[in-house]
Amino acid sequence: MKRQKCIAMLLAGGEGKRLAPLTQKLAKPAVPFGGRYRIIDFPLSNCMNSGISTIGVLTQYKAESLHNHIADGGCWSCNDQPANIFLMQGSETGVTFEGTADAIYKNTAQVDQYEPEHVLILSGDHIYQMDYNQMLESHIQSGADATIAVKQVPWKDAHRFGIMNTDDSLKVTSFVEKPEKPESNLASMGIYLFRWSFLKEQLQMDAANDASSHDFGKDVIPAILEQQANVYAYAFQGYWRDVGTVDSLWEAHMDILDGEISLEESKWPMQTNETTIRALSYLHPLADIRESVIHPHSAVEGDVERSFVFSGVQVGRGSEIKDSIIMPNVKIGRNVTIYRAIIGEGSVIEDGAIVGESNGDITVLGADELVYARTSAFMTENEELLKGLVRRDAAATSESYRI
Ligand code: ADQ
Ligand code: ADP
Repeated sequence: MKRQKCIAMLLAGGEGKRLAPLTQKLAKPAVPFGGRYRIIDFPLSNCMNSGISTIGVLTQYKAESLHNHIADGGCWSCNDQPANIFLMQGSETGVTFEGTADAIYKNTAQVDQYEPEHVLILSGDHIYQMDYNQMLESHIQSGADATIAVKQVPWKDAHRFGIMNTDDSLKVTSFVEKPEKPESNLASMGIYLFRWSFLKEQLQMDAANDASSHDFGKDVIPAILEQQANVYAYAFQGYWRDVGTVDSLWEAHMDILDGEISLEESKWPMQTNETTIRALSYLHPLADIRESVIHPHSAVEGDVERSFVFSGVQVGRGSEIKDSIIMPNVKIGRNVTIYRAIIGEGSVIEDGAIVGESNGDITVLGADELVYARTSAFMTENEELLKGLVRRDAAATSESYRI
């Protein structure tokens, strides 16, 4: 194996309960995003654009959905060379990743093969475009054992994150995972850089500790701070969002329409796997499309406003879609109304159905849901999933474009 200065390990095995029912059949990092991508394409593309070409992807929950998307990694390239993306799966292979730190610990031998000086630990749940090299430079310059990427978050959200304090040199002085009463709003982005020799020691100690849940935020970071190790914060300035909930997933899409993050930057190209697209491509000349992202491999005859239409989607005549996200291969009949909704992959919305409301909560349908019109309300095959979500396997291809 070629020696690498820095390799990345991408944690992609969490259950993502708060995104249910979108994650009923999919791992959270495999959830479609932005008209053409899946969430995991963000950290993967960041690696490609930062020149980090070796990435271990650690999967567990609904691993197949990620394995289908990543396949042999052949769709990603770094500096015009094919990337080296390897998948390591927990659970089915008889090895369970107990927590995020345990997932890395159980892949120590894999990492060792590359003899890296530093290891970048990433999460598969975030929408952001970040040059990891800048973080690596800061990590090397400060001589840190560990560097944590940080971002100030709104105080009301601080309890959902690892929260820390630093001194003037950005050395971390305290860290609490998801505190009930946060004392700061400086949040860990769940992105860590470690000197590999240091991390290896720490993971060994953590593994031997029966009281540990083997999680970076809950166990490893607090433990290394207790040992007075050199832990520094790296302040990231750009757009970053943890899309762990239905609302945050919906809002991140609206942020794209509002120009807060661009997926079309030529200097920060996004990469994805688009090998399974279907040749469907039709936009009715009278369709009224406003402020939306429409995948070119879709067939749209109705009106679409401030929404995302992924590949393989059909929207029938007379239908109106507003403030919504229509995931791959959804079939929408005629005279359907969809407001403030996320429609999971492969769902079918029959003629005349009404989904969602123009105000209020976001309505979510899981994969392969059937919605049909009945009097004034809409019904689903499974009533319990009424306010849930939907999906089916599929993928995208070709360029999406904004109108
Ligand atoms: P959480 O958001 O709670 O907090 P966590 O559940 O630890 O994140 O998941 C992080 C990543 O690891 C996700 O991509 C998840 O899919 C993956 N993962 C979880 N369990 C796994 C397992 N057993 N095997 C493989 N992968 C697994 C973390 C930090 C906080 C920080 C937030 C930022 O703990 O301190 O503020 O991220 O979002
Ligand atoms: P995910 O896998 O998406 O991070 P989980 O449902 O596994 O989501 O939750 C991760 C942790 O975050 C759990 O400890 C859970 O109790 C907690 N949690 C869930 N929802 C919230 C929320 N809205 N605010 C703060 N913490 C939450």
